[in-house]
Amino acid sequence: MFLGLDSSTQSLSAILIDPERGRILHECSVNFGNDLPEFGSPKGFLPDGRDGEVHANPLLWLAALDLLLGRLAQSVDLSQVKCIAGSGQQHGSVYLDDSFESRLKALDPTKDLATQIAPALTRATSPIWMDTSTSAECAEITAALGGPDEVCRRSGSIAIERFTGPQIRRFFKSDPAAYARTQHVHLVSSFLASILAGRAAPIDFGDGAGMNLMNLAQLSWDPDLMQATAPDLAKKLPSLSSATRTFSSIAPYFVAKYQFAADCRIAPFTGDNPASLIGMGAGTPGLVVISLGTSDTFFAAMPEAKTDPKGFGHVFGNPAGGFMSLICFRNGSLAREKLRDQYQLDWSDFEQAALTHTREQAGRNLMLPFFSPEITPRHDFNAPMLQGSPAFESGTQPALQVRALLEGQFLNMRLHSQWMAVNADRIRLTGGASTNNGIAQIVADVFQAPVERLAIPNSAALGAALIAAAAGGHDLQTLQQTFCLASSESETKPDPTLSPVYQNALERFGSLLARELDR
Ligand code: XUL
Repeated sequence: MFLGLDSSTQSLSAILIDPERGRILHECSVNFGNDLPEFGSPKGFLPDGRDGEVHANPLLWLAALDLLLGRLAQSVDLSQVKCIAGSGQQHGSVYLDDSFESRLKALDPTKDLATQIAPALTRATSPIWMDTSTSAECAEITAALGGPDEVCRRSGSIAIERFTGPQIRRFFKSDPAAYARTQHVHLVSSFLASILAGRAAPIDFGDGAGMNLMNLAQLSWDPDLMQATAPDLAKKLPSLSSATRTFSSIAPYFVAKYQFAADCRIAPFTGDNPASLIGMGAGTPGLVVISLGTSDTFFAAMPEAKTDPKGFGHVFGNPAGGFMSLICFRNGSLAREKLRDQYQLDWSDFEQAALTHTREQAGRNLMLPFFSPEITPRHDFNAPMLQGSPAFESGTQPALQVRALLEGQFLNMRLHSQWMAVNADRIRLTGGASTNNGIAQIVADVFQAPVERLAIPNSAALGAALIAAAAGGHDLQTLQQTFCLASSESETKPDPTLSPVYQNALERFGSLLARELDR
């Protein structure tokens, strides 16, 4: 058996696979808000940060790991697991002192992980991908490198607020003493891999590219980017590695506590999006994936590394080799949940609103679907903007709002993905909201492309399990062909008569957005 873990914004999930029989053996998940309410993070992060800060408690992720493995050990014989790989929400960082490695070596199975690791933290909370507080640091890094194009040429992205480099710089500036005490800066992914391995884990090329610190061409830390970020960083960053090469056996803590075999191997963990690329069977170019999670993302394996001239898109390492392009939208499921709660709806109301009156309502009313600051496009929004019929603008008909929200989210995605010049002639949809047939229909209609869904909506955890099997000697391409089949019944076809309707809506949406950004 091979185990894939995914530590996302709101939950930690596991998928166990048997690659020889092509079967998923077990799935389970811990929801941070519901299962660990004592951390005061109903959505996985700490609410009400200052100046755009969004942090999470890294001890929550450790408590979730103990809880999840305890549940798994009750249902399956974990001694059969040959290798574990995983993924984490991207960009989030964990800061640890020089006691981290000795604490990892001495983990006591009669105690929990959180209590034993807590004293090594030099920063009590971890900035995560939703954080928008580092504009000044982005500007400083950009100036030091001589402009945004140079940062992008080296790292695959311009300096981005949520990326780890600017976040490290903010920490160094605001608390230089704590920064100086920091011996290890880990990503969520490499932090969790370190815990499982009982020693410092490398960062993989997929997640490493989301830091504004890795040189894409050389797949190594870039000395100029490090210098522009904070002093002595070279000593504090882990090494870099491919995700499909194991680096350690599992720590004795997990053998004693959850009955893993002592020779179970650990692969470096990657980012949730690179793992999802694999879990969607999209590791080789040809398929576009839209993932609807806390963030919505649009990504594809790239035939050649190409950067976004406008700076919204990113290039990350692809765990299957080569690169992937990605665009991230902050107003994803949190925006959908906001509207759902505002009108006291449920997801079947979303389905209804999206599936009925298609021809009459499609593309008529426009919503800039941003309830909170957005990253694509980058702007401090605090409420959606409406333009359309009086009934729509008055906000009295929930179905009209839902339809315009979903159309707005996917028009914004279509508008900002044009730079990739990938053929979106077949889209694979994943993430929690992807099971909603109404949402799938709107994606198909807005992009005018057939939409496929796989049996497993949690593609990041599945991708991690496939990476674990690849690290254990199985062929990644064959694994994707076996596990990532889209059933033909799952295909949602676009309505071709709506092609001109959405072309026109796209232009109107683009103008409305440009006007709003200019104000
Ligand atoms: C990608 C991004 C998010 C996080 C959380 O750049 O910021 O998608 O990975 O899922």
